[in-house]
Amino acid sequence: MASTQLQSFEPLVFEPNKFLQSRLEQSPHKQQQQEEQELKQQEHELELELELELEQGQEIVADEQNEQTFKIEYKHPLEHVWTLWYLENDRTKHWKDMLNEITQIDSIETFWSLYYTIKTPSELKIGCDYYMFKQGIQPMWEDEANIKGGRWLFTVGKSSKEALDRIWLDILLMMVGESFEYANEICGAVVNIRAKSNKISVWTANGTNELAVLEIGFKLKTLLHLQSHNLQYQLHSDAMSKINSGVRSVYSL
Ligand code: MGP
Repeated sequence: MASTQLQSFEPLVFEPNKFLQSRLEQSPHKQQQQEEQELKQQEHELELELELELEQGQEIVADEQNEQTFKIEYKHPLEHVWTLWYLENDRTKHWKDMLNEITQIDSIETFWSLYYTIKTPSELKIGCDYYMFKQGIQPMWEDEANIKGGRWLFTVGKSSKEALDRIWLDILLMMVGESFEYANEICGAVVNIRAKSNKISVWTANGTNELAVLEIGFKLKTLLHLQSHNLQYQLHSDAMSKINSGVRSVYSL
């Protein structure tokens, strides 16, 4: 009996290195180290992702309770959404059919990304127009938001491309930044590129609201440094009924 038992025994060889390694791997200290390393790696990856997302204008917010991660778009919304329209002259078309809606602008970020993507007014061909109007208002006399209104109109000489682009940009910024005391009276602005002389106009909703019309006119004249320009306020109703003669001015600054 004793001899059978002895035959089934494997010779025991003690290998101190292997033994030590396996004990170390099982040890709570080693496991803790591994976990810490993994955690560090995860943190590092998260940091890299966060940096990348922030560069792209997003913020990652961790909700610790629900262990969820949300992405928040970092955009600065405008008070109103604006629509940019473009008109390219085409003698075969009616005026309304030449108007093209380009895009909506709802934040400072979309404003600047659009501004740097499209041509400036001075780069447009003769006969082209830009129109920037509050969302929902069509850039035409007939729209119900414009029909009782008018426009502050002035010309910008062909000699200064820089002045044309600067004034147009300043007007856009004044509009999206709600710089006018009577900002609710503002419908939009137009730049017409013409052979004789380029034209810029700011359209307001109510031509009989004298206080608002004048506040807007004075602000344009002073903030845009238009002392040497003559600003004329014309009613759309007069423009609509004009036959050959020019449109009369209701106010002049
Ligand atoms: P314009 O483009 O405003 O000025 O109007 P432009 O080219 O300098 O010409 P001028 O008339 O001021 O000397 C040109 C023409 O486009 C107008 O005569 C109209 O026939 C047409 N038009 C312009 N607008 C802004 C409108 C509008 O709001 N509604 C309609 N129905 N036609 C318009």
